Amino acid sequence: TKAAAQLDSLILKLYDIGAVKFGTFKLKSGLMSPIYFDLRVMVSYPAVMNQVSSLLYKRAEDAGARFDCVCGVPYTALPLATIICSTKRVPMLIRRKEAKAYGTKRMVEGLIRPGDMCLIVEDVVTSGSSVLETTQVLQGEGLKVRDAVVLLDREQGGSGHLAAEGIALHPVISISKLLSVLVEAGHVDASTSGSVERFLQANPACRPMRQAEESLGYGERAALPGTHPLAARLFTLMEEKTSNLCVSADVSSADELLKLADAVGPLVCALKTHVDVLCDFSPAVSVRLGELARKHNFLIFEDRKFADIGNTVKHQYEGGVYKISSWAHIVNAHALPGPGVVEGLQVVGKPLGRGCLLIAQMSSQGCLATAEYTQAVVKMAEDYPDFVFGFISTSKISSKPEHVHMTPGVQLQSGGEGLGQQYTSPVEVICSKGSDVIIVGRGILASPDRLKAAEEYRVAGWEAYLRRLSAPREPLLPPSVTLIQESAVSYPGEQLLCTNE
Ligand code: S5P
Repeated sequence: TKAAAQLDSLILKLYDIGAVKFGTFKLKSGLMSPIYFDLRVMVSYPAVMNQVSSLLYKRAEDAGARFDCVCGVPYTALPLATIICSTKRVPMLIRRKEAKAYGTKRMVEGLIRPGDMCLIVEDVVTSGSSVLETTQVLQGEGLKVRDAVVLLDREQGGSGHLAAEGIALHPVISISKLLSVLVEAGHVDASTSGSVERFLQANPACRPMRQAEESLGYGERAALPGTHPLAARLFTLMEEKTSNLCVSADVSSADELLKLADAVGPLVCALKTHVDVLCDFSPAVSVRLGELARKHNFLIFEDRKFADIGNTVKHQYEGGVYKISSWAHIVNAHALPGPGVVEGLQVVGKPLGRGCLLIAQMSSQGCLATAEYTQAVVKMAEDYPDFVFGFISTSKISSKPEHVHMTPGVQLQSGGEGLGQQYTSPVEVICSKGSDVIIVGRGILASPDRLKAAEEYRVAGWEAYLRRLSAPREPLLPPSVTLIQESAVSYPGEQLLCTNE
């Protein structure tokens, strides 16, 4: 079709003018990237500027976006927004990067009518942080934002991050399209194209932080006044042991469980059990487990997933063969039955200083938890701060730094296992999804050397956490020095992974 041909020719043109480069590019993080985008050069090519602007506008139209005004993310997208607004006769807003030091300290120039819907225009999206920042500034002025059009999405998680903030991202060019057109034209060979895809996939961008949301460390979160005492204990020992690893001890004999606990104990912040999988449970097992937890300073998390009426879960928690409340610091529950499930558990657990995680999302394929369900679970947690201290979820879902997010379905290798489990990597879970604790079962248990594997996961989880902490909310330098080609120059303080944002 004509539109497809237009897109292909634009991609070739972008390559010709040097807006897309392949090679080895040193990122500020020290990482070597096989691809580099520099869309600022477009301003020297008026025909490209016009074509890009018209494709951006068309993309917004095709997506059904409704808007009263347009705002470009400074600086590269500013002239693009200008062309769109001029040719389509739409009012424009200009976001200032820095508030003026004199005169009216306005962050947004133009006529602001609170309640108006504003379309965001951007050149490249990596993590989504720049689109989000501009959105927040506009929202601060009373404007609404629902859609953003972008020329190129690097597909490193930005669109998911923005979706989580209620912004639909509409890219004109996908990486896969870009690569296929350039391979077809003979500008790039298949192996380069493959290595770009692998690089982008293996390096998800950090989730951008909300402006109000400090990127607090575990230790700082332990000290917040609203943090549940058990969560505070967990955060503190995580910091002490430099571990955000919870090993899922899914083994079938008591002996194997205790040996595993003793071996990996020093490396974990928590040990997760499925006590009903043991073929030889006795009260002595729970006593011994408690001793090991004290010896190695970890918490015991019985993954019981309570899901019944309050009265029943109360008995299941306290009584029966397992007497879970007597030895498990942490249990979890489905929110499905309604608040009664938490109330029933709380009657038993609260006086003992125990805590509960609510299951808000599951790692398994086809999980029925919808976005509304997950939101309702967050609300339920907020209603029971004396007992519920966090979530089992695939990503960070609560904006309260007091809440702990624990994520299962973690392996260094991605993929599944045939029974519905879906795996995500530690860096993606901690850095990109913003969760706090990785829960790893078979990634460690199936390894011939469990101790070595546990240490690998501990290091991977902790390094991802350090990377998340050091990712600045805004790039500290203007885009012109974001990427450095083949140079040894380093910019102190600059830690952002590959980004054009
Ligand atoms: O959504 C979930 C919730 C949990 S608690 N998905 C999960 O896989 N789990 C548990 O985490 C599951 O019961 C198992 O004990 C562990 C994952 O084990 P792995 O071997 O797949 O790492």
